[in-house]
Amino acid sequence: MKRVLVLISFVALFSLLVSCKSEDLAQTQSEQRSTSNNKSEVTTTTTTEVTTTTTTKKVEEPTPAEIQNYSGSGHIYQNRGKVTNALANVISPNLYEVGGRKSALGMVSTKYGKTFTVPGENNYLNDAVPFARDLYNPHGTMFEQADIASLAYDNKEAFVIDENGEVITAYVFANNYFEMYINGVPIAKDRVPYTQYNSSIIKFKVKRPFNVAIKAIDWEESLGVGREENKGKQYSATDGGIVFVFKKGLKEVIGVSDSSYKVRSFYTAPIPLEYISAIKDDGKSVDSSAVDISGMKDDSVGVSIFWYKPENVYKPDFDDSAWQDATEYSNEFISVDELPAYSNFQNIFDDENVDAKFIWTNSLTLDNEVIIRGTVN
Ligand SMILES: [Ca+2]
Ligand SMILES: [Ca+2]
Ligand SMILES: [Ca+2]
Repeated sequence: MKRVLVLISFVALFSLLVSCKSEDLAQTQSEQRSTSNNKSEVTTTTTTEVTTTTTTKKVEEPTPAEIQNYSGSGHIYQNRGKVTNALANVISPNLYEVGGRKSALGMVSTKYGKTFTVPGENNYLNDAVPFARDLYNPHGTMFEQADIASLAYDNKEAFVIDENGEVITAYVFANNYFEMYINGVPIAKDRVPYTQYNSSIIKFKVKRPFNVAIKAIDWEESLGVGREENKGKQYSATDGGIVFVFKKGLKEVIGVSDSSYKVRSFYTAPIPLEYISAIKDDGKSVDSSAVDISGMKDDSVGVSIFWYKPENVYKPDFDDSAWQDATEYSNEFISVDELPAYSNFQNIFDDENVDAKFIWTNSLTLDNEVIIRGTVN
C-alpha cells in the first residue's frame, strides 16, 4: 500500500514538472511572437507614416491595415475623421519662450496625404489677430482684482465691431489656449498658449445680441498624440476646460459659460485602437465619450482623429444644431483653486448670482481642439 502511494506521488510530481515546463515554453514562444510582431509593426508604420522627430522612445503603433479598418475614416466618408498614428513633425519649437512648458506647433499627415496642424489650428503667429490683455499672467501683468484690471483698460481701446454698440468686457481662463470670435470676427487670442496658467481680459464694442465662437485648445508636448508629461509619465493624457464671463460695466453680468453653449471636437486623441469604432462620427457632430483609455500603456501612442472645420464655423449663421450641448465641470474637477490666474477672480468666475461654469465637450481628456458657440442677449 505504502509503495503504491509513493508511486502515485512520483507520477503526480513528474506530470506537474512536465506541465510547468510546457507553460514556460508557451510563454516564451508567445513573448517572442509579440516581440517580432511589434518589430514588424514599427517597421511598417515608420515607412508609410510621418517621421517622428520629437522622441526616440519606442511606441506601439497600429498597422496601416488596422487604421484603414476604421469605419468612420474620412478616406471612405466625406467630412468624417482622418486618422493618424504617429507623432507630429515640429514646425515651430516654442511659441512662448518665457513660458513653462514648450508650446510647440506641429504638423501631422495621414497616410493619404491629409495634413493637420497640432495641437490645433491657431492665429498665434498671425499679427492680424490681437493678443488679449493680461488679467493674470505670471510672465506679464498680474492683477489682484478684476475691477482694477477693467478700470486700467480704457474703453476707447475696445475692439470695435459695431461703432454705436456698447462696451462689453470678457474675462477668460482657458486650459490651455483660446481665440475669441464675436459675430465671426476674431477679436483676441490668448497670450500664453500652454503654461503657466494665465487669464485674460478683453473689451469690445458690439450691439446685442451677439454671437460668440471660441476656439479652445488643450495644448500638448507629445504633439499629435494628445499627450503630455504629467506625474512622471511621458505620455499622460490630460484635460481641457474653459470658463468665461461677459460683463457690461463693472456690475452687470450679461453672459457666462454654461451648458447653453454648443461644442464640437476637431482633434481627439489618444484613442486605443480597439476603441476607434466607439467614436460616434456622423459627419456633423462627434462624440468620443465612450472611449476608455484606462488600459493604455504609458508608452503607447494609440491613434488620433482629426476633422476639417466647416468654412463658416465661426460665423453667426453657422448651423451648430447637431453639436453637443457643452458639458459643465466643477472647479474641483478642473483643480483651479490653487491657481491665482483663476482664484484671484472668483468674484467674477464664481459670482454668487450668475456662476460661470467650466465647459468642454463630454470628453474632457480626449477632445483637444474644440470650438464653442453661443449667443449673448
Ligand atoms: Ca493660456
Ligand atoms: Ca464658476
Ligand atoms: Ca487632452
